[in-house]
Amino acid sequence: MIRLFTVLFFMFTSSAYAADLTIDMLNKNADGERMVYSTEVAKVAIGDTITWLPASKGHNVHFISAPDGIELVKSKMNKDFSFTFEKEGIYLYQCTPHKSMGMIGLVVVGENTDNLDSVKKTKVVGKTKKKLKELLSNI
Ligand SMILES: [Cu+2]
Repeated sequence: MIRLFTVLFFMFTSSAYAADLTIDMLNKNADGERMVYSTEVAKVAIGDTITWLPASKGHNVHFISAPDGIELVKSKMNKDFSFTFEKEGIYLYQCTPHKSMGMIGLVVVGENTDNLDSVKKTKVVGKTKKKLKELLSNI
């Protein structure tokens, strides 16, 4: 019985908060969508690290909106990139070559969404405008 509770506990906690997540940068995902990150809305806890992997070539990660005081970092093309989230809030990033094709992702750290308006107002281009609205409706 104790084992069952242990299993249930870990199942529950891993779905709520996945510590140390990896996200693939893809030319095409299983659903046939092109130029996408394998996880588009990631929910993590403070202190968790996400590593983006260059599963396909020609992609990177560029933060374009983040909670106050967080540097908007830009990773190198075709390289692994890890970031540890030390501050609660919403982070928006895009892929530099595919920023008009909807290649963006959101990371929600903790329960704090105070910077939602600022994320909504972030300037994005092309197909990404619609994609950003879709993703924001999922947080
Ligand atoms: Cu890309």
